Parts: sequence; structure tokens; C-alpha cells
Amino acid sequence: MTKKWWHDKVAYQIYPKSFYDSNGDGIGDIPGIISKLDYLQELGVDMIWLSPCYSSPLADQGYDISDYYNIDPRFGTMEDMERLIAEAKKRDMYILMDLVVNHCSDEHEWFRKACEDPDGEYGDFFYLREKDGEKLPTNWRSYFGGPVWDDLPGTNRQYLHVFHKKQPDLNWENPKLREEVYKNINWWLEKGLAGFRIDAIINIKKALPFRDYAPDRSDGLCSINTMLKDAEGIGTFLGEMRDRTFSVYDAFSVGEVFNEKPEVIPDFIGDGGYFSTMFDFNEAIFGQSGKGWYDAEPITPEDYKNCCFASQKKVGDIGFLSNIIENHDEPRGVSRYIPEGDCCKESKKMLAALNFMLRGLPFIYQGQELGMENIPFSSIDEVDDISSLDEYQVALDAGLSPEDALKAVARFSRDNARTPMQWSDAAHAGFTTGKPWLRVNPNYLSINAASQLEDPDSVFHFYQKLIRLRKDPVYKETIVYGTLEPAFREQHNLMAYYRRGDKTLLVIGNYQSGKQAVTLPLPYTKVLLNNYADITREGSTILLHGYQVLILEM
Ligand code: TEU
Ligand code: CA
Repeated sequence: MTKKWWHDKVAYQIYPKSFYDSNGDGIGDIPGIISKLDYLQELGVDMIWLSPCYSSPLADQGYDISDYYNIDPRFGTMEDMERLIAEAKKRDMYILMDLVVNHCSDEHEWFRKACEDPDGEYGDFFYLREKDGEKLPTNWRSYFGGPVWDDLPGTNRQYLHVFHKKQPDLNWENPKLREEVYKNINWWLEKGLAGFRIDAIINIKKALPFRDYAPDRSDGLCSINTMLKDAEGIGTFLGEMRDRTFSVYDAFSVGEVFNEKPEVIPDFIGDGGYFSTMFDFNEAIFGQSGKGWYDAEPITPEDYKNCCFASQKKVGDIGFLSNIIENHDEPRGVSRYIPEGDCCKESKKMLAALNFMLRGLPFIYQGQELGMENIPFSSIDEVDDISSLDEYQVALDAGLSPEDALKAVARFSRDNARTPMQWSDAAHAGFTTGKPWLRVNPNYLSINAASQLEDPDSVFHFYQKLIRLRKDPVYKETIVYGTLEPAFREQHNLMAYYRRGDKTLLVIGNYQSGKQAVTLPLPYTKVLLNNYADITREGSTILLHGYQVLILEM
């Protein structure tokens, strides 16, 4: 594997709308991000991925772009964006933007022109089909519920949208569309961006010609994944995009890739692959059900460990995975991966260390470094996210009571991650002086950045230590490039692994509230990190406290 400039970095995801509001309108913005760069530098991160802040009607919170060359006024101006890139550079930090090119917004100029003249140039930027009475062109269900087809306003056509109806899919089969995409990517890279996170990219290749598949729910529709499984040849598009854009600039790219077959991993993230890296979603998708969120199976500590190790094995040294505990589409990791009732400072730190020390590029999602948790929902009216609202309906349709449907949705709602960042114990968690666009988690009085910065034993400082360890010249080579080998696999509720490079490290986490003994095959020479003040030892046996995590040099 060829070494790359970004391998030893630590990345941080910002959801701009909820990060920091600089002007009191209740919406986070780019000047707000700039004012927090010193905070991020203190944490130790180098790469910052911004969820979309382009012009957008915000039907899907910016993942519906109406102008790829502009910043939405709610987030700031292009000058603010340029200033952010420059200010980051001063601190040796890199800015990544979100590349959302499976679809645009129905308010994009291209879509407007397609409506005006569906037979003209821009009609071919989308997937349009003649209307045939009540019959839809295909029976595919969109990710956010309902059919993927809607009427193209003012015409006798329908257009395809695999996400929301305000997110029409772009037709990648059309070379003119692809040229427009590459032009835009290069325009941003010229501005000094380090690269992109690439949204929903696996959707750009459709199975042609379109056809129906067996329905999988009582709505008579089938999951969009059924069609995607049937689509071949995405590599041609991805390879072309890489050659025309990222390769030219040695830019970083991380793909949002789901359900890839193991045999394509070298093409995706091997040397010269389509992307620099891709996210590992193995833990996040565990227990998912085709029926909907209400039917999902909870994840246990054993499942978590097996998911992580399976991904590590699958990728091996072919390339680099990007490891996450959460993102803006997922519930808070500490609420999800720590058994109910056990969410505390120690267990949060354990989860942090176990994930952070995996081989790959660690991504931290805003607030994760504080141990931010899911928000309690008392009514569906408190939910903003379109995906959660759909899943609520799916649960009701399946016969769940409104209370149970709300519970199911609350567990997975994307809003859990989107509540405002908790900066302090001031009003609205110090996120805004106005009225926040989304409810602040009431636990901000006890979980906030200001108090954690003052407390050397905080979750924040634990993340800071993990980051420093990754950058420590003595251990860097091993942590970044060393192999990963699972240890004590048969021991229940224990997740442990060796990282072997020029050093040998053992990461060991007691994934339960009760104590647990582990007998080491050989003595350790040094404790690099411990989330407790002490280690209880008897000869070569360590008696781990509940949720104790250790990083040992062997
Ligand atoms: O998500 C892609 C994706 O696959 C989603 O279906 C995801 O599983 C879902 O949001 C879970 O509820 C990306 C973005 O990360 C997401 O925020 C956008 O809504 C989506 O693309 C459309 O752009
Ligand atoms: Ca603002």
C-alpha cells in the first residue's frame, strides 16, 4: 500500500446548521465555524468535513443543492468560505466539502430548464419518463418513502428521485452532466479545498433498462437496494471522475459506500482506487430490517466487536477504511453502542478508544468528543427530519401504537445527531443567542464543551489524548499502518486487539458494567492510556473495572 499524505490525519465532521451560530438567527454558519477553529485545533483534528452549505432550499438540510457554485446565505458568503479555507490552512488544517451529485434540488436551474423543455438539453440531465396514466414507470420505493416517481411540473413526464421528491436524480449516463460535475469539483479544488466526502455515490448507476422488481412491502413497492444490486458498471463513472478531478490535485476523497461486494474493495480504495477511502458502516447497518426502523434488532457488545473485526478483515491492507462512531444520519453512538443504562464517562471513553485505535482514518462527528447523547422525544411534533417522519408512518402502518412508533423512531432518528452542539451551560447551550432551529438536548447543563475543557478527566480530554497518541512519533507508524489482530476473541463482552508495527500495542476494553479478568500471554511494558486511575493486577492477570479500556505497549 502506497503511503498517502492523509493517512496519519484525524478527521472531524461538522454539520454546519447545528455547529455554532455567529449572528443570532438560530442557524449555525461559516463565521461560527471559523470562530471555533481554535477549539478544533486544541482537540487535535486536522481534516474538517463540512456537511453541505451550498445554496439550497434545505428540504433535506442542504443535501438538495440548487447552486453548486454558491454558499447559502443562511450559512454565509463565498468570502466566508474562502476565509475558512485560509484560516484552516494557517492552522495546518484541511477543509473537505460534501459532494452531492447523485441528485440536485428541484430548484436547481437545470431542473427548471428541464421542466420548461423536457426534450431539450436539460431534460437529459435527469431521468424522465412519459406518463402512462396511473401506472408508474417502476415500482421502486424511495429512501424517504413513497414511489421514486413524481410528475415533472408543467409536462406529461415523470422524473426519478431515489431520495426526496425535492431531490431529482441526475443522469450520469449523460456525458454533458458528468462534465458539469467534474468542472464543479475542479473549481472547488482550485479554491484550495483538500477534497470531498462523496454523498450517496453508490446510487449514480441505475440498472438499465428500468424494470419492476418483486414488491417487499404491502405498498407494492420494492427497496431501491434491489435495483442497485442489479446495476453494473459504476466503476466506469467513478474511474472517470477520479481521473478528471481528484487525481489531478492529489485530493482526498471519502466515499459514502454501502453494500459493496468484497471483491470490489481493491477497485474502490486500493492503490489508485476510485476513492482515497470509504466509510465503514458495518456497525451502523447491523440489525437493519427491510421492514423499517421499528423492526431493527439492537446491537450487543459482541455484535459490535464482530462487526468491527469483520470490516478490518475484509479490507486488510488493501487500503484504508474511515472509521466512525456516528454521523449526521445516525443516532449518537454512545446511546446506540453502549448497553442501555450504562452510558457514563467510562463507557464513552471505552467506545472511543476501541473505535479510534482500529486501523484506518478516524472521523469524529461534532459533539462526539463530548459524549453527546440522543435526545428524548416526547412527541412526533418535535421531529424535523424527513427520514424519521417517514419511518414513523411506516411503523404506524405496520400496526404499532403511536407511543411505540415514536419509541422506534426516537432510537434511530437523524435528529439525535443534529441537535445543536453543546458549547456551554448558557442558554441554548451557548449555540445561539437567538432561537435554535432545532431543540437543544436538555442535558447540556451537564454535557458541554466549556465544562469539559476545564476538567482534565473529561471525555473531551480523553479524545485529545487518543489523538495525541496517534500523532506521537514513537507510536505513529504502528497506530497508522500496523496490522490489526483480534485478541481474546472467545471472551464474552471483551473487545481486544493487537496493533503490530515497529511496536506491539494491545487495546483492551471490558465492554460491560461488571468486572472481568484477562490473563495476558506476556507482560506489558507500558500503559499508554487508561480510562481509570488504576489497574488491578495479580501476576499476569488484570482485573478490569466495568468499561475499563487500556492501551498497552507489549
Ligand atoms: O445519505 C445516504 C443514505 O444512504 C441515506 O439513505 C441514509 O441511509 C439515510 O439518511 C438514513 O436515514 C446521504 C446523506 O448522508 C444524507 O444526509 C442525505 O439525506 C442523503 O444522502 C441524500 O443526499
Ligand atoms: Ca447564523
